[in-house]
Amino acid sequence: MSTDTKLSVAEAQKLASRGLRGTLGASLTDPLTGQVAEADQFIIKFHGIYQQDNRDRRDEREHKKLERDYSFMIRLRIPGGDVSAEQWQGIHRVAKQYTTGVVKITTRQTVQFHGIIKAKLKPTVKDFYALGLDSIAACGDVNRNVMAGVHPSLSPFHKEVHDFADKISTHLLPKTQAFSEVWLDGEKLVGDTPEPDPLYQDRYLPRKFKIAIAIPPHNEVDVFANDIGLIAIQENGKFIGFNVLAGGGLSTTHGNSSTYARLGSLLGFVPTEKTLETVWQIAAVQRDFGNREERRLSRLKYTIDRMSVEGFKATLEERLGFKLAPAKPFEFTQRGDIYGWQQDVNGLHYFTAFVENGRVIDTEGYAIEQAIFDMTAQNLAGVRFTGNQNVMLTYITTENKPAVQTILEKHGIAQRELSKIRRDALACVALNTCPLAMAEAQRYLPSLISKVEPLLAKHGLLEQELYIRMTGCPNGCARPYLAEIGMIGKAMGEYNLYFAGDQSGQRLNRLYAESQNEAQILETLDKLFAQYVAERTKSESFGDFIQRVGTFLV
Ligand code: SRM
Ligand code: SF4
Repeated sequence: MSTDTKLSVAEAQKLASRGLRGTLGASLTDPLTGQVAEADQFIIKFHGIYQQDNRDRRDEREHKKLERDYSFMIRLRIPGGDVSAEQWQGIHRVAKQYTTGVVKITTRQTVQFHGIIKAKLKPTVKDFYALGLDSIAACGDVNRNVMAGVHPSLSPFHKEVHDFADKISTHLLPKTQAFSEVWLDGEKLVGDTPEPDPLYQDRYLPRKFKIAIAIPPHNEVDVFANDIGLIAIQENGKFIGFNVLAGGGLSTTHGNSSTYARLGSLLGFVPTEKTLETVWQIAAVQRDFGNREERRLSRLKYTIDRMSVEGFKATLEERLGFKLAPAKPFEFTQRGDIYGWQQDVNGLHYFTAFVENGRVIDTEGYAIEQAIFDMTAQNLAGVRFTGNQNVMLTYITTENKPAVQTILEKHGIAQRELSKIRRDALACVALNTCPLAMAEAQRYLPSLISKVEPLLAKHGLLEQELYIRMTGCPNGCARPYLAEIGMIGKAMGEYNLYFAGDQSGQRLNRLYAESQNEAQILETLDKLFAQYVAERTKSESFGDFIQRVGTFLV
């Protein structure tokens, strides 16, 4: 167990927060500034809210001796990524009223909204809450939004497994009523002792905590990248439980070799009825053994490596009072979303549509925002967000399918053709809102892909399945460490190039070249595509090929 002698500042802030209340009440009503008090900037994250400023305007504001252009980002908690038609209509309305107006689908299957000024935070949260949506624990040192595989056609028990995302999320929610008190004018805490919380107690977890459920053969959630990964297992056509992975996580810090990306370790199998207890206890072991002194080294991956996988598992089993069964066989074959129409076992229809970098905006010939609006206005479909930042229109009856198809055609969605590389690409938000960005990502990747596509065409590879991912810093929000081609921002216009992830998300890529500008990236890709075409073995993916022949820096 870590000693409490050199606790990080964040630990002190959690302990002093009176169950995540901090001084948010006073901060929100302070008219003299657009920000909240320093300690509240950390505590507010547990409410799903981040203080940010427009980085494009920093120099200008500083020059004019003005406070930074502060605003807030809200991230909703939507386990499994499902919202109803009515909720989407509400989301659309709230986004237009209080935010930049853009609904942004994240790589963890939820949505976030930028540009909310402090005075509008409370009305925004209230309006979302009235729609049955909240942002509790969407960020902070707690369990975050639980992901679940989205594709109903691939498994007869899809819904049963998908529903687990919500069960887990609810089971691991903090018990504090601070969210209600701060945002919804709920009853005020009397005294300083917050509501008892057996899991989070008064210090919460040492760091953020993430859970995803994958439904083989599809791994679009990147289950190995999570603190807890659950792989749904079927036997004789029945869903019986999960293989449990623990200790996945991707973030690194440039130049700090004590930080590293790690795939989750396979601990064993748990039956369905013991799953909630198991995830709770894994979080509790991390609570008690995680590093509370150095936040860079506090994720579960580091705790497990310190304790060893066997040591961690033994502690877990002792607390559970039972042993995990040996892991069951599973196979992943795919990660990219299945675009277009599919159907579930009950005959309901689903349509997956591309949303570039998760930004739901209309572009020339592709009015995705309008299409979703029209469909949900007529209650023809629900909406599901995918971990690939795309949108799925859900639960469409056979009777309503033609009307949906008409809307898809009218707005250019049905007929849109994309190269495979663009279709499966991911980029994180980065500039202009992310305070940690060292380089562009979502504002740049689309144009870079437009330059990579001709290279692929030149080498006859346009039909090639190829996972490319970019982030503005090494935190890895678009999971670039699991891409065949990963680009990680180092400075403006410069990226570290990583190659050789596999196609199913079970192998991390490796550092190939540092601080590469666009010309260097394109030159390297041109050379490697040529080599790939000349030397690949039959059906060898690009990532597997580079893994076999590449020369890496690390
Ligand atoms: Fe992330 C921090 C955006 C998925 C690892 N991430 C941030 C912040 C909040 C910056 C900050 O701390 O102030 C970014 C907000 C940018 C903005 O302006 O909106 C941010 N992360 C995102 C999103 C929106 C990227 C996207 O374009 O979709 C994703 C939101 C997910 C969600 O809905 O909850 C997002 N972040 C991820 C992932 C991918 C995943 O979880 O599958 C990772 C890597 C996996 C992992 O956690 O190991 C990830 N984000 C981080 C980290 C590094 C954590 C660590 O272990 O050190 C940070 C920095 C931090 O926590 O200190 C971070
Ligand atoms: Fe920001 Fe870095 Fe995450 Fe991109 S990877 S959103 S730049 S923290």
